[in-house]
This record gives sequence, C-alpha cells and structure tokens, in this order.
Amino acid sequence: MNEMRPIEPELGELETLAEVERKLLWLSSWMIHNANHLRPNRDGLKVGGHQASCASVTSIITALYFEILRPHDRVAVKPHAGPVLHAVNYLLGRQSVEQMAALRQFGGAQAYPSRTKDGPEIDFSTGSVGLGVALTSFSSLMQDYVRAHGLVDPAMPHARHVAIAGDAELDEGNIYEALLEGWKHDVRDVWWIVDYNRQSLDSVMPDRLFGRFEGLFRDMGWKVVSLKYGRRLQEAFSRPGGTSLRGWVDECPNSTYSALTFQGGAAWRQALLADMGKSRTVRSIIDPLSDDELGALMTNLAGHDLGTLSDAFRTATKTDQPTVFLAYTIKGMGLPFAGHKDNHAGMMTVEQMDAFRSAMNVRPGHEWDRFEGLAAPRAVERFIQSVPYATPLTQHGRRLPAETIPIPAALPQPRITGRRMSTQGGFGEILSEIGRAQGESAALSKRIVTMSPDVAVSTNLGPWINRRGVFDRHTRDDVFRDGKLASAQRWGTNPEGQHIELGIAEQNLFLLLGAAGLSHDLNGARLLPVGTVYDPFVNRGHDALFYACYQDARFLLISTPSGITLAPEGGQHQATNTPLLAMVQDRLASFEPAYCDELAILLRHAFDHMQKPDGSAVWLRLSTQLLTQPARSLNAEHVIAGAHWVVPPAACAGIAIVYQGAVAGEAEKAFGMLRDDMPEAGLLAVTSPDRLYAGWREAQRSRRRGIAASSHIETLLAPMAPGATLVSVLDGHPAAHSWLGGVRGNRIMALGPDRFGQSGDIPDLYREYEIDAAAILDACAEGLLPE
Ligand SMILES: Cc1ncc(C[n+]2csc(CCOP(=O)(O)OP(=O)(O)O)c2C)c(N)n1
Ligand SMILES: [Mg+2]
Repeated sequence: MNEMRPIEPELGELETLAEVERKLLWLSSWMIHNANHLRPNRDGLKVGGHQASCASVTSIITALYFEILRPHDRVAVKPHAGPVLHAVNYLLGRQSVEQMAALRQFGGAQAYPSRTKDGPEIDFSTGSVGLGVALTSFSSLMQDYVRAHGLVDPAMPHARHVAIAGDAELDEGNIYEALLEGWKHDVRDVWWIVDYNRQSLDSVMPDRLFGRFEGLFRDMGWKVVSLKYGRRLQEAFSRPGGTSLRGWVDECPNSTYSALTFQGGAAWRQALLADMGKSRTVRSIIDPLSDDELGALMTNLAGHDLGTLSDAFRTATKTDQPTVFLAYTIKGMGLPFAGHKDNHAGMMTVEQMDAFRSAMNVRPGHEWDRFEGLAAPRAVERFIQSVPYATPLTQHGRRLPAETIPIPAALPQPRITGRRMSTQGGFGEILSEIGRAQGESAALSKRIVTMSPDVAVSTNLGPWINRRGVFDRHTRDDVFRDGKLASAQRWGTNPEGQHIELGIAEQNLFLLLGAAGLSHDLNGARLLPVGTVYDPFVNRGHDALFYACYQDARFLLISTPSGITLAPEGGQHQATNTPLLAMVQDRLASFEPAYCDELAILLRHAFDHMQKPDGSAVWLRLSTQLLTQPARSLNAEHVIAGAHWVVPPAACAGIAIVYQGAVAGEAEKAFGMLRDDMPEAGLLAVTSPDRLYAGWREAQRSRRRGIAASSHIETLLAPMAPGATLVSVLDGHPAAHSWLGGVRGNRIMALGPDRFGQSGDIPDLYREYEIDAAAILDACAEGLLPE
C-alpha cells in the first residue's frame, strides 16, 4: 500500500532556501548541545562550541553553498562555524550522524574544520584566525600559476577562492600583509565574506573601526560590497519617516544595537519612541507592529537576508575582481542570546534547547533527521540535490588526483669535492644545475617553484631565477637590463617564470608555501615549492609555518644563513631556537647538513619525501660557513635517517664527539686532538636531530607493542661502551642534542649557544658561546672525569 504522504505546500526558491537555513541553524546548534549536554563527561571539562558564531553566519553559508558555489570553488570557513559546515556536508550526504554526534570528541568531527582530521570535504583548515582568510588569496595566486604553466587542463573551470571570515579576523595583521601582496600580484577570483556581527570573543567592537575597512579594501583594488540592511528594513526606510529611522539606526552605537537586539521588541520600541516618538511618520512605521514584529524588523540585517545575499553574490560572479562582502549580521541570530556581548561561548540551556526544538518542529528522538520539522521536506531534499555544489568534485571528495613527479636517483650537481664552499652556496649551485635542464630531463625542474620574502638573492636563489624567470601574470620588463645597466640579476617578469618574489613579510612566505604545497589536492597539479628565508625570520612567520604543516602542505623550506655563524650580523639575526622549532614541528622533516654532499642527498630526498602520501614538508637549515668539501662516499640512508659516523668508534669506545652543521670544522679539529689521547673515540655527524628523535620514539612505540625494533640512533650508538661520554655541538640551542644521552644512557655534554648572540667574528663568537674546538675539548675532559 502506498505510504500516505501529506501534501506539501509549494515553496518558492527563497522559501526553500530559508528551510535549508533553518535546518543548518538547528543542526549546528544541536551538534553543540549534544556534545555538551548529552554525552558522558569524563574529565569535567566544558566541551564547548560556538552556537552564536554559527547562528551569525548560517544565512551567509546557506546562500553561498546552496545557491552560488560550484563544485570546484574552494572555501575557508571561519573556525567557529565548523558545525555549520559539517551540517552542510550532512545535508549533501557527505557527513555522517556519527561524526556530528561525536563533535569535539576523539575520532569525531573536529572543533574547527580540519583537512587532515575531517577528511577530503574540507578545502582549508582554519583555527588560527586570519590565516585561513589570507590563504585563499595565495591559493588563488597558485591557481593562476599552474594555469599559466599549463599544468592543468585548460578546460578545468576557474575556481573561486572564498573565505567566510569573522570580523575580528580583520584585526590580524597578516590580513593586511596578504592584501598588499595580493595587490602586487593582481590576484583575482577571491571573495572574502565578512560575518560583520561587530562582536569578537570578549565583547562588542568599538565604533571607531566602522568605515575603516571599506577604504582599506578599495585602496587595495578590491570591490567592496556593503550588505547592511535587509529588504524589510529597506522597505521601511523607503516609507514616510523612513529616512529618520534609517538615520537613527545608522547612528546607533554597536553596543546599544546589540543590547536592544538581546532585549527584544519592547526594548526597541522604548528606545525608538524615546528618540523619535514625536514623529508621526516614524510612528506610522512602528506602531502597527507587535513587539515581535518590531524586533524582527529592527534586526533585519542584510547578512540574514537570503535574497539580498544571493543577489549580491550572484552579481559578484560576473567579475573576477577580488571582492569583500561586509555582511552585517547579529551574533546568535535566532537564538535566545542573540546580540548579547558575552555570547561567544554562550550555549543554550537544556530548557532553552527544548523550546528551540519545539519552535523548529523537531520531535524528540528525531533531532538528527535530515528534513525533520520542515514545511516541505521532499521539496527541500530535491532542491538540495539540484544545487551546483551537490555535484561531487571527485568520487573521493574534494581532493583532486595529481601525478607524482619522478625524481632522478641523483640530482644534477656542480663539482663540489675539494672546494671551499658553504651549504648555502651549494644549495644555489645545485638548484641552478637543476634549472639548466631542458626538454625531457626537465620533468623535475618544471615543477619547482621558488619563493622568497625579499631575500631571494641573498639566499642564493639568484642563478636559478636567472635561468627560470620571475612569475607574474603580466609580462614586465627589467628596466636595469633594458637600460644595459650592469646587474647580475634579472627581474623582468612573465607568466612562465618559476620564482614568485614576495615582499618582506614572512607570514606571506609560509602562507604561499602552504598554498603551493596543497596544489596537488586543490588544482590537481603537483608542485615542488621551495621557499627561502633567513633562519631567524622563520620566527616571524612561525604561526603560518605551523599552519601550513597543520594542513599537510608539502614544500621545502630553506632557512639560511643561520645561527651565531652569521657573526657580524649580530644577535637579532642569530637564531638559536630554530633547531628546536624544527624538531618539534609535526609534518615537517628537518635537517641541517654540514657539507654539500650531504646537502645533495637531502635535497633529492626532500623532493621525493614531499610527494609521498606518508611524507611531509621538509626544512633544511643552511649556513654561510665555508668548509673545504671532503672527497668521500656517504651512506645516503644514514644521512637521511639523521646521522652518520665520520669516524666510527672502536668497540667499547668511551667517548664520541657529535656535531651538527656549521661547527663541523671545530668538531673535526677537536676530534683530531682527542684522538691523540683516545684513539678509540668516534666522530658522529648529525644531519637531523629531528629524524633521529622521531626514529627513536617510533622504535620505542613498536617495542611497547611487542615488535622488535632498533632506531637508527640506537644502532649507531650501540658499539660505544655503556655509559660512554658524548660531547655534542651545534650552532643552536644545545637542547636539540641533550636528549641523545637518554638513548643508551650515555653521559652527554651538550654544547651550543643558549643566550642571544651579538656581533663579532666567528673565532670570537665561537669562543664566547663555547662551541669552538677548545670548548669541545674542555667538554671532553669534563665528560671523561669520573662522575
Ligand atoms: C590567532 C588567534 N587568536 C585568538 C583566537 C581565539 N579566538 C577565537 S574566536 C575569537 C574571536 C573571533 O571573533 P570573530 O572573528 O568576530 O568571530 P565571530 O564573532 O563570528 O564568532 C578569538 C579571539 C584564535 N582562534 N586565533
Ligand atoms: Mg565577530
């Protein structure tokens, strides 16, 4: 027998969209409520979630995803709207009830959208406010790059890169750095939709900020679309008395507006009448309305008006000019704490949620049902299936397949042996050799894209750039070159160039590396991005580096020159913390070679490792320290695993010197002297404390699971006598090595600068910071004394 189905009312498009909006508001609120009230709490911690932030942006997300977005568009959603995004995907059949019910629980949907943890429906992770917004500008630039280089099918539609931003994100400086850089590169196809609720975490924003944003964006070449009042308010403004009403609302301080919104219709009436009660025309607008109707009218902002939003978005699709939408909204719209200044982390009580459930027509026990409580569930379902974004981008989600670039067994290489050269110099020469490749052998060089924040030449990218050119969508001449003015560097730009020159803002470097390092997933075109920066200024961009790694972007970071070996440059340029940063950063394999033969092995490894599904980004810390390059053959596996014996210790040796990077010469000198007395001593070159440590931890984990395992560092140290002394040295904080003593119970004397540096020459500084040969020998002597 046919199931009896109630006859559904006919809904217009906007009404259908409003049903979707209702469902998203319900599901996101419920998801957070469920996480906080309906799951056992084992640790007494508040689970959290942001119902007000979600409600603020629900209309924007509805109009965007269910009207405007096409499958290939890319979106960064403000972190606190994660539950709305999960709900969108659920309505599209791409998210499960189990995941949503486990929001903020181990293995469940993440608090903030995460590419790595939430899976292939998420285009960009967000969480550290400001970064996700800026990333869209850089990823749009990378789209232009891969298209200009013919790395994608030209028939593939141009993606729009959209950020749905909280208004407090505009406080982050990185936004403005990205705006400037975007202007220089003439970015296009970027939309930033600002959820302009005039509230951040702590409270309501000061009025003084009003009006600043429009000018700022316009100056940067953006189209500014201010979406302030909804259609009902606009209609009211057009009536007699409307101009006064509009003037009143325009002048209303943010905090007053928020407070009245929270208080509701009666309070609105009181406030309006207090100021305009004598105006008959204003009263003709207000008086016929009930309190509820008046409250609804006064809060009819454009950011909650689906028709206004859709129209504005649709109009903007007609141009590729970067566009910012300042969409006025109310934080917590439709929820009991709408507008309250403390609502950021506010949550509906169980009673409020019950009332909200009734208002939404949701029956107890049916909270997760997709179309529960809607006026026309079947029509809404059909509508959702019909929207452009409902077409899956690929069978496996929103990650595009991309080929792997074959890396030759050995990179093309200049002659190295016997020369005095630095790893920084070696890097420039090897890259230049790679850049020489033409035709078939150019498979690798075609995919390399270099980038640098105004330090390309001083980090030795110059020869590569001269060979491969500077990228810009527009061809620009090199005035110096055309004027025949002597200069080693070519700076003309063209769309085929393979270096992207950035201004001196390191966050931009890491955001661009992040965007380029996701090109395989986002554009289906794999790139091998190489970014160079002075080692100390990794600190300047560190949050963006962390962010790029969090997204699992794949890139090669070259930080050079480094450490107190920068000598005359002084303390502000001498970073000693970077070896530790490199060690503790997940999804970033870091290395510090001393010699160029190690560097060549590691560069090759980097290009390979960056492409492996279980690989990661790679960081090489290099130096300007000149060392005579030895003739030797190396065990590449050991170099990659993090250390190799330069001089293996005799069995049961009581001491070894361990060095990393630029101080190799000091370690060798000390070792020569040590050996006179202790011929059994060993000399260990560490190329990566990061890899050694990771290997050690992994072996420990395996053994705990009953699987026999020995890590590289355990194997290397095995021949030493029990309790033997290790004297370690690097041009960086000694904590990078001090853990080595724990591997096999060795006594460790770890040397390395642990104070701010200063100007000097290398002998003076190495002496002062105790990393010269004499200091190494002193540490050996101390380490050999009985404990
Ligand atoms: C870099 C960074 N600093 C601080 C925070 C903590 N935080 C989370 S949300 C928020 C305020 C967000 O306000 P807004 O962007 O306006 O979002 P909405 O009002 O839409 O919730 C802050 C300070 C963060 N996530 N990231
Ligand atoms: Mg806000």
